[in-house]
Amino acid sequence: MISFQELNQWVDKMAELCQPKDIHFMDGSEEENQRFLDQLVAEKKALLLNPQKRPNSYAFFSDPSDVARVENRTFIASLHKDDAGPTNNWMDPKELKETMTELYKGSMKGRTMYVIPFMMGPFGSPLSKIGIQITDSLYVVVNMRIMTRVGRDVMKELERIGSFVPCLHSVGYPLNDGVEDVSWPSAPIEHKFISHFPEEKLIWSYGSGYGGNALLGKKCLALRIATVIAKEEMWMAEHMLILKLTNPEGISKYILGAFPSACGKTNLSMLVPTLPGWKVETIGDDIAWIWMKDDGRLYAINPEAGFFGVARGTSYRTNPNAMMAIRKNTIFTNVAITDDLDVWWEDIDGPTPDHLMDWKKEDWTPSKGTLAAHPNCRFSVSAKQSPVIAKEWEDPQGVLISAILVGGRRPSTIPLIHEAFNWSHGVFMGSMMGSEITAASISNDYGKVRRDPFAMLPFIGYHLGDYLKHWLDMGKLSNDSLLPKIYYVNWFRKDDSGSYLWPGFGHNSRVLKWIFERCDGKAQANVTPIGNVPTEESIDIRGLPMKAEALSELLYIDNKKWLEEVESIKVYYETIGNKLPNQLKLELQKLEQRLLYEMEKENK
Ligand code: GTP
Ligand code: SPV
Ligand code: MN
Repeated sequence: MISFQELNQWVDKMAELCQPKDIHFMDGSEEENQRFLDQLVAEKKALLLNPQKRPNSYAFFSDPSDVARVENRTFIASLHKDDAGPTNNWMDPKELKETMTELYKGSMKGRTMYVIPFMMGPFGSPLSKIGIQITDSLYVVVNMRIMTRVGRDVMKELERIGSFVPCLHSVGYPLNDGVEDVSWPSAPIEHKFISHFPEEKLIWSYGSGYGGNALLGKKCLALRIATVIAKEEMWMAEHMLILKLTNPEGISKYILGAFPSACGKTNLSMLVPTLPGWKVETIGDDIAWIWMKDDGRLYAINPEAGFFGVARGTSYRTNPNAMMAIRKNTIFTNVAITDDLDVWWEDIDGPTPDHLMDWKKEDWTPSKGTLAAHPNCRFSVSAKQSPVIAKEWEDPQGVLISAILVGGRRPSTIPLIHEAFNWSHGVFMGSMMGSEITAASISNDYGKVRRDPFAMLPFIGYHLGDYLKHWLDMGKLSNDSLLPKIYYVNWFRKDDSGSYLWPGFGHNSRVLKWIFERCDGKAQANVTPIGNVPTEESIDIRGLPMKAEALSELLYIDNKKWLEEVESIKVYYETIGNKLPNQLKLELQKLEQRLLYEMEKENK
């Protein structure tokens, strides 16, 4: 049991190190929040949007060097290098702490140090965890209030839960004598560190104010540190949406979906089905904590309280529920601003305005030829504002999971959907997932396909091989008839001219319907070497704006291409090293044999 004394001691120690001008313990109240927002506007760090168009909403513009997660500056500082595995940056924890302590020394000079008590997970849930974030960024404070549960009530839960994860954050821009503040303080890339100490369950972040680098409850706690705790305690922390799907008869099932960053979780979690009578409601759009109950089934909660969603591409056409959620009380980051002080981004509804202020706060006209909004521009909004938030979204006991989707952006090879034969085959599918790199992280390789197992590549707090073994071990706690069915989906397959074959968005409900019916043992499938693939008749395409040939192309399995995929997975598996579970190597062998057998049959 931690004591409040311990909490105070830690805060005092960090204040001694960072030397802020004062300390503010956040109470989470409305009045406090309004004071903070007013201050941000007065300091010209936030722009108050037109209250007639976007009530109580604010826009922030980051430094152009601080626009997304920085994976090459993200560290898993386990005691032993091997525990971080081949996919994480590792540093010796002692050395890393020494380096960062030097940076933190006086890093909050001239600034207030805010202490944010926050909780990941609903009140009263057996899985919920408390974090205490120290930060010198008010932008972080007002965002954490939307994205997590904060303040006084959380301090009460601390008594029940008994421990907290300390999260230290500084933007790394001290206001030493004579130094003027800037609208988005941050530190140069070589001073940025997003550090995790898995044995201590400790997070230290320095130098960035953006998204997952700075809102430490999200990727740092609810994923990287939570994966470590989850392995110890036999549960799972995953980069997954949670949706509730209801059929025309009023029967509901809950589905998880693991897609990499900027690959469609938010969109799928709140989609408007194009099939009459079907309904999708949201439990969560980014993170799921999953555990097995005594009945041998998996249940999930959403640890977050808001959506930090990709704004670009969001429109009434693609995601009307998100558009309705962000009509008020929303924080926007790196969007463009119209002349009447509303927000704008590429592919939002309506014609492109003749004039905007772009995300770099510069004049913009269409002839400029640049993007007016940053491709990783985001909205932060409370989940409660979604018109389709499910009534049970805060149920501390979670929701029963029927199916798990995995997927990503694959322009070729991977069909619209295929179903795993069993849990172990499903874990294999998750392990070999690949996707084109998006703007959600800073990279030189946008568009290149990289393997991103279960969409967790940047978010696993330990060795990837052990992580995959944990998936298999979770399955062993129960049996296949009780576990969720696993599906691989790909909304992003392209034709020869490079256009998407599948219209996506609301039309993804047609795939969800097939999954729903499969879970009831109904919809038809062909057994193929890669898994069960829908028969063309079993996908409901009534009213689908697509040529009939496109569906066969979307469901087509090119055995030769798949054998190339097998070779590529072999190379990839080599990089995981000897912690890769044998069971997955066996799944790969079996896939290869099935493909070879099928090709032989075809040749006869
Ligand atoms: P993170 O918040 O980064 O984890 O992303 P996410 O997985 O929630 O992605 P999101 O739903 O925000 O989608 C990102 C981008 O993918 C947006 O620009 C969407 O317009 C686009 N997108 C989402 N669903 C589809 C789809 O079904 N088809 C196509 N073509 N694009 C989609
Ligand atoms: C992601 O990149 O997967 C996100 C955005 O959800 S961030 O919180 O910045 O990590
Ligand atoms: Mn995400």
